[in-house]
Amino acid sequence: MSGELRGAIMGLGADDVGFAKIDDYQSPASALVESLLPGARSLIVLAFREFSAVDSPSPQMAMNGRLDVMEYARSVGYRLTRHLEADLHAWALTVPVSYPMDFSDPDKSGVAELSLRHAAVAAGLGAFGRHNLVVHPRFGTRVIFTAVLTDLELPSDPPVEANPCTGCGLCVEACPSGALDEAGKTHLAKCLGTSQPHGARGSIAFWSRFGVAGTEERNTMLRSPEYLSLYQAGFIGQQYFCFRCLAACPVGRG
Ligand code: B12
Repeated sequence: MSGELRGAIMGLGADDVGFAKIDDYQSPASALVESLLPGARSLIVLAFREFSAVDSPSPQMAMNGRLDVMEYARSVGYRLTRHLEADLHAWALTVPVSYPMDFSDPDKSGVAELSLRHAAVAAGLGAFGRHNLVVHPRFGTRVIFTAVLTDLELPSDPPVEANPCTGCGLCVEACPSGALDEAGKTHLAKCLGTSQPHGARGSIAFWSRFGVAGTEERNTMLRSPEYLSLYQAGFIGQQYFCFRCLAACPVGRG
């Protein structure tokens, strides 16, 4: 079954796929898989390559490339779910590439329902590198993941034989905010400051100033580049302005 399914998934357009039994998924911060899909037995993790957009000096063009990959990944996950439910009569649940996230618990800020990096590691698709991202043996760090939870029983793929991260430290040097200075931990606030300047924090700062501003100042604020960027990020859903730790990684670059 798993050989045939793997072939079908590659045919749907994933760049790589791995399977993990739920018991092999070990993510201390987001462990409660049963609460997402009662009866879930396995995770199907899909890998998608990032293109040269991540090297673009234009944050807009870089983000546009990411939106392409995210939409594509979402569509492959959806088509896989249709195949699992309609043809194999299994239960299936897609995992968000990034959002939606649950913000109701302040202690879980920045923690997804399911950690795709831990899922990818469990499914033999790579290992954690110095930048706390998963490095794929062939694609290096230029890869994003999505996953589908299912009640099908699929044996876990073997873990990668050796960690593809060479520990060169180029990702740490490339980080403009020092978010990777401490090994094994990404400093959330430092990373967010440069990677999503127009995210929730930027929005709160803007509206806090707006709340105490006079009428004339408010009019100016609503026509400022800052507001237009926040407005745009609002309908895009998120807007990354930094891909440097990912782009700096030399693994898989020939
Ligand atoms: C919230 C989030 C963020 C937050 C918080 C990151 C964080 N601390 O986890 C912010 C906004 C900062 C962020 C930044 C980025 N993100 Co992000 N993010 C997510 C998201 C939505 C949830 C992550 C989560 O739940 N984290 C909380 C838990 C899981 O973290 P944790 O258990 O505490 O583990 C942390 C450490 O303990 C350490 N760690 C844990 N175990 C181990 C084991 C070893 C051996 C080591 C060394 C480290 C280590 O790594 C983690 C990072 O701090 C995921 C999608 C998803 N659903 O997984 C994408 C995701 C992790 N992001 C991704 C990417 C690419 C990025 C960015 C490059 C931004 C961009 N332009 O795309 C940067 C990279 C920052 C970095 N070098 O860490 C990719 C990673 C792909 C990959 N190849 O690994 C993901 C998987 C999205 C996807 N669909 O592919 N992200």
